[in-house]
Amino acid sequence: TMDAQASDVDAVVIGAGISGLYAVYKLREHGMTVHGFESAAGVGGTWFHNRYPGARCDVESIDYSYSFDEDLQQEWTWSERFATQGEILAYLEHVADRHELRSAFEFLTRVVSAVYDEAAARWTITTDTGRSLTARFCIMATGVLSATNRPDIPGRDSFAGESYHTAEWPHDPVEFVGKRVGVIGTGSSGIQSIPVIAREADQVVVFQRSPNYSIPAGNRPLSPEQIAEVKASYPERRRLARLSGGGTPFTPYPKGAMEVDAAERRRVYDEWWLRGGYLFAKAFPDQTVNLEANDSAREYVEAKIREMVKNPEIADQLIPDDHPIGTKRIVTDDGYFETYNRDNVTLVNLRSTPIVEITEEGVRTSDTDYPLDMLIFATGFDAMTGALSRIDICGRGGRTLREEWSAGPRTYLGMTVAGFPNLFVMVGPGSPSVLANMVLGAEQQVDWIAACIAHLDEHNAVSIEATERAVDEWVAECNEKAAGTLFPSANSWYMGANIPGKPRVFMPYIGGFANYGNICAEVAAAGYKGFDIATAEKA
Ligand code: NA7
Repeated sequence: TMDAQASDVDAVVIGAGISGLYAVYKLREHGMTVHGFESAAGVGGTWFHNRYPGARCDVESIDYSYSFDEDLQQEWTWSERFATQGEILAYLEHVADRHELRSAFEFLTRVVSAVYDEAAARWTITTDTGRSLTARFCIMATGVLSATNRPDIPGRDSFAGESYHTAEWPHDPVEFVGKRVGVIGTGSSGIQSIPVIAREADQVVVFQRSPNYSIPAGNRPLSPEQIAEVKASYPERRRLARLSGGGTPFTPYPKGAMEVDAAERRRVYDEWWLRGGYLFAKAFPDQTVNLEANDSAREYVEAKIREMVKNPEIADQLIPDDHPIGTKRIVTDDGYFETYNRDNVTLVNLRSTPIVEITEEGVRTSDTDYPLDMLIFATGFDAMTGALSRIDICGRGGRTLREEWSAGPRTYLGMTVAGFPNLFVMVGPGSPSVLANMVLGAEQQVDWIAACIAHLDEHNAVSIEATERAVDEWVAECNEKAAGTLFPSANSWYMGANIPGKPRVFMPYIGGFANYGNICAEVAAAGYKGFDIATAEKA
């Protein structure tokens, strides 16, 4: 059981989601004392909070799962290609029980500050429950789509009906029957929930600022034969995933989209369309690099949307015209576009009729009042940096992470920051993070961190810190990789563009999952190149 009185531990892990759970497992295995903090009442992170109707992962369940425990992956059986939030949460709870990970965590406890004491080479972590604890290492497993964004719309809090954010969804069932429901936002959360709500509610009014590309998931139950086949070849499936660009065992077509004739191009798009979801962005290797290739993919998907939506004027409004396809995460849906064929669903185009205010009764746009019983904010997150900037993180000499990152996040390998010794950020900016399979990404980083700590112990070292130069070079490398793609042209949350005032920087590392893993491994093999390691004598 957890020692609630512990005042000093080897490592603090902040967050009990996918990366935090594995960090606790791995560091304990390494013989360390580990104390976790989690603001929620239970484990699961993203999958604890995002309980909105229709919530699913867009990475296939057999890939979006831990690989570190062969018995676990043989024993656990996923029921569908794309797992529901509920099934993923049950899985993470199972993993937590199986490896007794809950005992490390103090739940319902939010970390408010983490301050480094250079002389003692220790972090002091303080919580909103008044607890304070010191630790040699601080692991930020705070999530990258976890700090919710409720836009500052005039009158936002004056609505008198039921009001929810998709990522702060209540645990008690929400009733839609007989209600007029407004949904603001058409990213993944809006697009996944709208069709489910529309089947029950009296009326659904969708307030769309930007249309998004979305591709049917092609979800289906997994047959016993498919399960058996996957389990028999799991290690090979994982090996291929680690060699890939996105942490799943798929490789794009061997040629560029414009190097093949129209018939072949169409055949390849058909194939990836049926595979379903965001993976479509990777049908051809040059699709998010070359505008002509991108246009061919865009035209293919536009035609599909026009087939699905009966009213051509509504179809027009649902087709994005402001970004190349794939430069915002393509949504993986189940019946989204067809929902607009229902007569209880209304699309409000905020480009032509913006929201003026939220009133007690509903939403007022520039030309209409929409009376509502329920208002749902599917308005997303302060992505990648939001959870960190909401904690006071103070490094050497009083440097604050907020200030260090005021012009955009600056890391070395996405995990470490100059001026912040012994602090590790999980799946953060400067890593493949949201561009790859988060579960394998978390495992790769935690394994790297554990090996790094072992190296420090072998060398009788007290601390490790990225050099300024290594950070400069990594930031330049990340920017260069992004500049070689079409991604920076989109007003996406990858770019910080959804949060007013946030610096416009492409935050993830887009050089590929396998390349990133290789770079991290090379840095370690070269004796942690780019880091200053302080030994006990020096400190
Ligand atoms: P997203 O993808 O950030 O979507 C948020 C949506 O909310 C998007 O359509 C926004 O329009 C809209 N939004 C945000 N602020 C406003 C205001 N002020 N007025 C109107 N509409 C607004 O978040 P999700 O939760 O759907 O998904 C996040 C990721 O989680 C997803 O990509 C998956 O990887 C998992 P905008 O596009 O900014 O015009």
